[in-house]
Amino acid sequence: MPEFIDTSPPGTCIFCKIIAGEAPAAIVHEDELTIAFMDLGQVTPGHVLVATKRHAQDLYALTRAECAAVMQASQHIAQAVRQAFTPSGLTLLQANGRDGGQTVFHFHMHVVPRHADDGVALTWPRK
Ligand code: DGP
Repeated sequence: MPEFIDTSPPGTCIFCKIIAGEAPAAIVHEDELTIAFMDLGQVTPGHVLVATKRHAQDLYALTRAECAAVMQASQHIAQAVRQAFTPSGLTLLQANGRDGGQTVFHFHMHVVPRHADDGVALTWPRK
């Protein structure tokens, strides 16, 4: 089971606090609808999360504009990560609901740089 499950109400979750500047994070990208910051857990070096600025719990709660913005930002981050970390592969992951492996209930996409034999077994939910 993941160690950390954040079920805080809207506006008080850890990602809302990062977006409000009330909690620290290494922010690498921001646009009107999304924000991207380094994942605290770093499955591999360069692991970034792309979150909606609005508190939307999961994929089902996104507007069409947010869906498009998240994918555009994820591609932008993927390109930056490819330059910075020269991975030989890249994994996008996005979890919805506790049974889907989600632990922070504020929509986010994982952008995970991959290398041959990086030893990462991306089972979801994570063990
Ligand atoms: P998921 O399990 O798919 O909901 O992903 C949640 C991710 O959020 C997980 O990889 C760890 C990350 N995370 C949790 N708390 C923090 C935090 O305070 N700061 C940052 N940067 N990442 C966090």
